[in-house]
Amino acid sequence: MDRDGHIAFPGLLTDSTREELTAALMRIFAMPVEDEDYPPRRFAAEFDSCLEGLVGHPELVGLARTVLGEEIRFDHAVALNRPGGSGPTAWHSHEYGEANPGLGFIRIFFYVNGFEAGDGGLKVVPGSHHYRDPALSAPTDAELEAGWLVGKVQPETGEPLRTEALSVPPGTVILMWTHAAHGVTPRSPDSDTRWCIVYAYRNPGEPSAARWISEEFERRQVPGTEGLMSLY
Ligand SMILES: O=C(O)CCC(=O)C(=O)O
Ligand SMILES: [Fe+2]
Repeated sequence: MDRDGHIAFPGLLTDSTREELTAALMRIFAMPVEDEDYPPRRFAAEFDSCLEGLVGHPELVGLARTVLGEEIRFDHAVALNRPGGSGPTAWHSHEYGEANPGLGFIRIFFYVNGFEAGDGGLKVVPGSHHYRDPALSAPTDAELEAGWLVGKVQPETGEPLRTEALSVPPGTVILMWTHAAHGVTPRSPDSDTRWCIVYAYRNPGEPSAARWISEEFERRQVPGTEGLMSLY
């Protein structure tokens, strides 16, 4: 995790968890957007009790604390379903605590049915998180390679940074530092929906632009979320 900026646990989820998550993500996907500022996909844990129950789940919170230390806050849970024919997501990273490297922010992706490289798959640049650059962006691999990547190296090995398209089996969980460069390849029109949700946690200390928690949810007192829900 610290060397590459991400770590994958292939097939970590049990079959029954995968089934429950798929059903929950299908429900989220089918919900109408009644309020543009409060869409079910971006506030996924607030719209479904199965997804809500994971925010404070001891195994998930324990995993987040293993990386971030004891003092953590929940930041958001977003459904990342990609039906066949979905377009790509450009290379990017996410902001948090740039002036304060002691503040960590991690994304925990549940790739419920996995993905093949190039088919709605996550792309990474191992080592890119060391730069903690929230302005990193590029529409294509070629533009990232000709731009942001030029002259950048993996600090521990001195190796030039390179893009990598991951391929993971169903039930894979991927942890990623939020400053790591990442993007997503298009989903083939012939493929089924890629079911995915991300849970994000961070050390408190600064405002967070991605903090998608309604005031009502902050007060809901979901078991296990004690102490996790406030901004600071
Ligand atoms: O959909 C994905 O696999 C990644 C989405 C993403 O960029 C994110 O949640 O930060
Ligand atoms: Fe992202």
